[in-house]
Amino acid sequence: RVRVRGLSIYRPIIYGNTAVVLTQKEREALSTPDHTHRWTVAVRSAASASDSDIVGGADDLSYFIKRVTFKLHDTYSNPTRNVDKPPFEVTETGWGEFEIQIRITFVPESGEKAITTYHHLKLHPWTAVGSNEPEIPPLDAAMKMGPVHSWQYDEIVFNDPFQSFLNVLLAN
Ligand code: SLL
Repeated sequence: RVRVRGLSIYRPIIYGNTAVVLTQKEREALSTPDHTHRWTVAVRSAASASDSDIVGGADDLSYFIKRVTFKLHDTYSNPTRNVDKPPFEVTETGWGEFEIQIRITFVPESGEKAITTYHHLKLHPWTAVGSNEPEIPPLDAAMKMGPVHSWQYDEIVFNDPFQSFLNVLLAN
């Protein structure tokens, strides 16, 4: 296998979460009534990013991503969640914010090592620094404020890629 020396190629991604407050009805339907929110953490393409992608639309990363592993807080059963096909996301309910480890494994033909990043799961609405609003508003107020979004843009860079992998990247 031949590497294309001196060449770097990148693919733009976004990763992060959306969260909504559960209604009283939804909470009562859960086996865990202490859970207050439903959230989705995801890795998505930024190349075709639009609002519809963020809420769960088209996704096209599987030509170079084989698996995304989301490592949740230990309070969850089976905290290590492997997702082997798009959409690369996990939806859960819960009551608290925590750090999610996100490990991205590439297709074997790439010869690339997995990469790891972190996302702080955000449930509570954003508040302006120095404002008088409470840092965590009451649930009824938070519900009226609508879904919370916390997303980061990043670029996955492949240096000296294999010629065959480069062809795959360029063909998609
Ligand atoms: C905290 N550092 O103490 C955080 C931890 C953990 C959140 C938050 C659900 C657990 C379950 C859940 O929301 N865990 O019941 O499955 O605030």
